[in-house]
Amino acid sequence: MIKDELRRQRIETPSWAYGNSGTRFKVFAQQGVPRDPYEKLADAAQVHRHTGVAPTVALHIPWDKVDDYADLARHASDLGVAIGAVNSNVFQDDDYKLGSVTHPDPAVRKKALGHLLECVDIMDRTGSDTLKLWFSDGTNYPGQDDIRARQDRLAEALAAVYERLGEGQRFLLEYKLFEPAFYMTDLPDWGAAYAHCLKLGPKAQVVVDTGHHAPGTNIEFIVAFLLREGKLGGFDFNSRFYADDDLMVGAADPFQLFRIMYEVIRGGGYTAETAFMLDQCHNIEPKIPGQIRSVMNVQEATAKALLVDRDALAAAQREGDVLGANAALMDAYNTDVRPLLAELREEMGLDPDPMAAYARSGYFEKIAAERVGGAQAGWGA
Ligand code: LRH
Ligand code: MN
Repeated sequence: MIKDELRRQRIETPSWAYGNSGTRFKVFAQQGVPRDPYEKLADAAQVHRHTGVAPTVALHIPWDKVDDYADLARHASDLGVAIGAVNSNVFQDDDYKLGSVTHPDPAVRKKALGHLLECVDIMDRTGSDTLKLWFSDGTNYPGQDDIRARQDRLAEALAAVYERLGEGQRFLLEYKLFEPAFYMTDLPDWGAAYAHCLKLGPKAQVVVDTGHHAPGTNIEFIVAFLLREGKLGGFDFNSRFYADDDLMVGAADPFQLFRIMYEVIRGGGYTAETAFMLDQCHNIEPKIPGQIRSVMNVQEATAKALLVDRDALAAAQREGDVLGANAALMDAYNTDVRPLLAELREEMGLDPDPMAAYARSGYFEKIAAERVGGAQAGWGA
């Protein structure tokens, strides 16, 4: 039953989406923005309260550094959510100008590795089973550093983190074509991430950030391929018109999101083992409604993908009926699934319209009034 499939959907929201964010040109602060990870969790709990399918929150260290991570996990559970993936950050320290784990200086590499291992300690205390590793490491000019040597350094650090992972823990390796490096990125594409993960073992998988590819990349092919290899660990969902725009998932290209979710379902990846995480920045739009809308966009793409008549599609594919096969997918994509999802929400005891329910809740007015003073959370860049 499609509704049963949709009811068990799990989407993880990122703590940093609730803080201030922007571009190198400007970060526009917003009213009511959280000042600490506790308030970020409270905002994330609103997204789960109104959608019913966003029960976990990803942390980013040190943006979410606290004295007592076990207490933070307890706070999450009091709010009806849980701590999800722990994200490392070796891209904002002055020492990492020429790289972190790939830096020419062994002392800098040791410092970076130390942070990654500290993130696993935090996982032990929050009960998280997933570490997400993204490296901004790269160079800006040909010759700046030795591409091969940097791969050796990266592999050495990844092996040390892999060794440290405990029972039931894994790490997801995130690749990105460019930015902040503009000539060579040490983990630029899925192939490089896949190769490193393959060498390491089953606890190392690849995460697909939908904003990290060259324009025109067929992302659903990467998804199908990694699933077939058992190496798709999850997604950082967002959307873009140009580069790593980190816009709301499905906003720029809902058809691409549908095609991705179809390959997830077809490839047996619509399971709890696949981390469906949002990685977005609401630079100008209100943040909690932005997250609610994003969760709804993933629900709609998933519902459409679940509606694909697989038998008709397989038959048309078998018979080489190109238009028939394409029509099988397009019929599902062109189906308005909003009434189905509204009905499902009512059956889940939720308001059929999460955006309207949040607006009516008065939560924004409450946090705007309460959260005066203190430093608003952000990327601290
Ligand atoms: C890098 C990235 C990575 C994060 C950061 C917030 O572009 O996608 O996942 O750590 O954004
Ligand atoms: Mn990401």
